[in-house]
Amino acid sequence: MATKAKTYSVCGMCTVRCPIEVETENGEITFIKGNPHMGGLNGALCARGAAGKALINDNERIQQPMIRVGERGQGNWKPISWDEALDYAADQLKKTIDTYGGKSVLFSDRGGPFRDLHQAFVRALGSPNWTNHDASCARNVQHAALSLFGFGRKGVSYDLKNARHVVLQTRNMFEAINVKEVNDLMTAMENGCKLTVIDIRANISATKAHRFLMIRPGSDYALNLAVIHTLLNRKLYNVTYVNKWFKDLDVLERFVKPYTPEWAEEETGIPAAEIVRFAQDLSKDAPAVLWHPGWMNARYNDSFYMSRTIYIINALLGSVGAKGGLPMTNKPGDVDRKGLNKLVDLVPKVEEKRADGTGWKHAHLDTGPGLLHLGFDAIETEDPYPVKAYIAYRHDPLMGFPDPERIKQKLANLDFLMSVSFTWSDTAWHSDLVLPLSPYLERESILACKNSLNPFYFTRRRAVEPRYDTRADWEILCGIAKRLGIEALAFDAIEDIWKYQLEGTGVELADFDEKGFIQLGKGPLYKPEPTFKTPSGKIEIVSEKWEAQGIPSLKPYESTHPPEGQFRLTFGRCGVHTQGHTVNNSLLFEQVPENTLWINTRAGSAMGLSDGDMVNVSGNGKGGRMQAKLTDLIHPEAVFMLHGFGHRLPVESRAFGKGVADHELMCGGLEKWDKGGGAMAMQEHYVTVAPC
Ligand SMILES: Nc1nc2c(c(=O)[nH]1)N[C@H]1C(S)=C(S)[C@@H](COP(=O)(O)OP(=O)(O)OC[C@H]3O[C@@H](n4cnc5c(=O)[nH]c(N)nc54)[C@H](O)[C@@H]3O)O[C@H]1N2
Ligand SMILES: Nc1nc2c(c(=O)[nH]1)N[C@H]1C(S)=C(S)[C@@H](COP(=O)(O)OP(=O)(O)OC[C@H]3O[C@@H](n4cnc5c(=O)[nH]c(N)nc54)[C@H](O)[C@@H]3O)O[C@H]1N2
Ligand code: SF4
Ligand SMILES: [Mo]
Repeated sequence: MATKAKTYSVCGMCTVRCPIEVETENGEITFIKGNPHMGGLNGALCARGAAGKALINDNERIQQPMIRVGERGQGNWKPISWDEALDYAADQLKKTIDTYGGKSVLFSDRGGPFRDLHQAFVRALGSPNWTNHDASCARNVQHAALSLFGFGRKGVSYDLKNARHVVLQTRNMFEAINVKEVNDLMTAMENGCKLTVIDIRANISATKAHRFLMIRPGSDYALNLAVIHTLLNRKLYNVTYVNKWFKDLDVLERFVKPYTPEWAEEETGIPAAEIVRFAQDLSKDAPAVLWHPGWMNARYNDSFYMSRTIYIINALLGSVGAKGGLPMTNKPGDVDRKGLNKLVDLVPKVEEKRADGTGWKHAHLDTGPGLLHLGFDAIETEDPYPVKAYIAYRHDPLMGFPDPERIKQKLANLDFLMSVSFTWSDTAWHSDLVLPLSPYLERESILACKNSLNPFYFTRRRAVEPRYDTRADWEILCGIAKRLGIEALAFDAIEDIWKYQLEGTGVELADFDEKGFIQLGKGPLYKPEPTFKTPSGKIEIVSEKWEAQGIPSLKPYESTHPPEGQFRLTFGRCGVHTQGHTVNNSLLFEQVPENTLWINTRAGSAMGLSDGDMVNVSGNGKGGRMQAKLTDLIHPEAVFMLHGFGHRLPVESRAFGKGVADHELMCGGLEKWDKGGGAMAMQEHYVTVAPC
């Protein structure tokens, strides 16, 4: 008799972490679908989520702990047992801590709902240096929200389902996927919601849009200033809302005076009349307007300011706090429930300053996850103190940050570099010790809480047993903690962690059996009014915290163009891959095996190129060969490629040598970051393209 089972879990193919239901028969996965009980998901998954089984079956992933023999990065590995590996990790950390103190350990991960255990571990080592990937992702958006509202970007939700007009600017919702968001936007559009896409190329979202504005790369800030100008000048804004919630409106009015639609037409290439019509349309649908604040906005020197203008436009339209716009996110406390108990509270706080300078040297920048590129600087310079051990946990900064060669030079000053990952990655390959994490379908995680209009707790349970000698997060971290004598985190069973997390919440473990998650409120709760956490309790156009650091709240627009004969390097995602780590997945590789170089037809033809020709693309001495895709659907100043290709690890036979790595073309990129928002400015790089 076949034994069939159904397990509620959480997809781990990308950072969105959609709730899933996994069907198994005799311990093998037969089907994965979106959790059918989760409203908005409708049982759906994206292609990557469906390819989870291929990840498990991949015999090119890391199958047991590996220790380096020979030089760093050479790729000579010796398999060792888990006991040996955990003993070695604990010994190396102890040696570093005894010599330089707990603060000399740096740890980075992918953030997200399961980070509590990681943070507790880092704190238990005596280090303030828990960091995540966000300097290469959403830090500018986060700081834009903090500077205006006093709360971060997740303080508001995206109420796509009830929106009347959605604007996507540097946000490709139908390819850079969050399944529930895609479903909600499609539902809204079926009900008459308009979609405007502002992009440097016609992506899939643009093909579904009512209005597509092709913008000159690097000029989004100019467009948005002109939209603000128009909303103010033509009194298209929500006067009651603005009178009640805005501080320093007069400063904003004076600042945007020169930024007329006619001026913006010159800068952006978008006709002035179109900018005015767009602003008028937004005003008609307000406050159910959702101009998405952006996600991967680690792109320009002014991305922080660009993100701020998006929030300001939403606020002028009264949509910050409104149904169909950006309503306030609810935490368990907002629906009279208790949050999960935190593992970080089991260990004493660390009072040391962060090595990356956030919170003190860069007092305006959030100490939460800090900034990893500045952590790398501290490794190299030992300023403000030596950082001698680095743990890259479910994180591949050698692919996710610019200029890997320069990062490797900085990492050379480490005594110990460890990676924890479920596939090989460039960072794992460069490490001293690699601990193989069980893929998400083979592991359970700590319980997590998602704040939203109706917040919920959710569980990731193990759907199948590990195929190789890999372990779950908690087994790895608690195993090291035990060896270091950290009793507070020396858990022997995941159930003990779950029980601790649930104590006093009124929820029992068995309550998750029915649906895999526990909704904490009675339904979506729309707070009647927003609550801003700034000193004045209002939306502060002028932020004292930033000004005190010599960083202006409103920065004049600066025009940039590629040097003669060069193109701006732009990049993004496709629907079937996650960053760089799914190219070697057998199912997803079949769909998109390599990246191509989008180049404008006129610009390409001028060089004698035809669609499909091979080209050399190079920047600052680095380069690669790839196929050109000639299209009218990209701005002539830009070339575009998918991120995450150009793999060179011999252990990844499918991905090996396919396409070009965008981050390798960003030489000197670690020094290019937005001082206002902290994130990398990865599109401040130019390349040349030559037929070959
Ligand atoms: N399939 C898939 N989905 C994902 C991910 C994934 O790897 N794969 N990753 C997840 C993560 S971590 C993130 S952060 C999000 C990212 O989500 P997004 O930020 O939406 O994704 P991207 O594809 O990086 O970029 C969005 C768009 O910006 C455009 N763009 C580039 N430069 C400019 C510019 O100067 N101006 C304007 N207006 N547009 C520009 C690109 O052409 C692209 O269409 O996606 C998440 N979802
Ligand atoms: N040039 C350039 N650089 C970029 C970007 C870009 O578009 N262009 N995008 C940026 C963005 S938006 C981000 S978020 C960062 C991402 O950068 P990373 O966070 O490094 O990206 P991932 O590929 O998600 O890395 C996750 C690593 O963890 C391992 N892993 C272990 N367990 C898990 C798991 O359960 N789930 C997943 N998904 N992975 C696991 C994977 O094998 C992989 O090696 O990169 C940024 N860097
Ligand atoms: S968006 Fe796709 S890959 Fe990401 S968690 Fe959801 S189903 Fe998985
Ligand atoms: Mo991201």
